[in-house]
Amino acid sequence: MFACVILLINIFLAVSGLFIYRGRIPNGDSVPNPCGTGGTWNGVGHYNQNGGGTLNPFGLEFSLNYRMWTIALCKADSDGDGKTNGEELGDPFCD
Ligand SMILES: [Ca+2]
Repeated sequence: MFACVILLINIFLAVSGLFIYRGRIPNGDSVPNPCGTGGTWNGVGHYNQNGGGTLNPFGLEFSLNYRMWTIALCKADSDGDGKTNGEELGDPFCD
């Protein structure tokens, strides 16, 4: 029983954290699926589309940046694809 309560608390924290962090980046609730298969990527910052688990390069930088959207993070190209994070998230001028 105790293990179930702990599991539910961890799930709640993971899900609530997901929504809190999505609100800290531009268009965080409507990031397109980068795989081109349609839909949105709810797990922004994670390899898992629905969040949780291993952080992707953007998630690592976001975490190291105290989970805040800054001009430096906006101008960075976390995944090395040639586009800044701002360009990818709809904030190309980092304003
Ligand atoms: Ca990029």
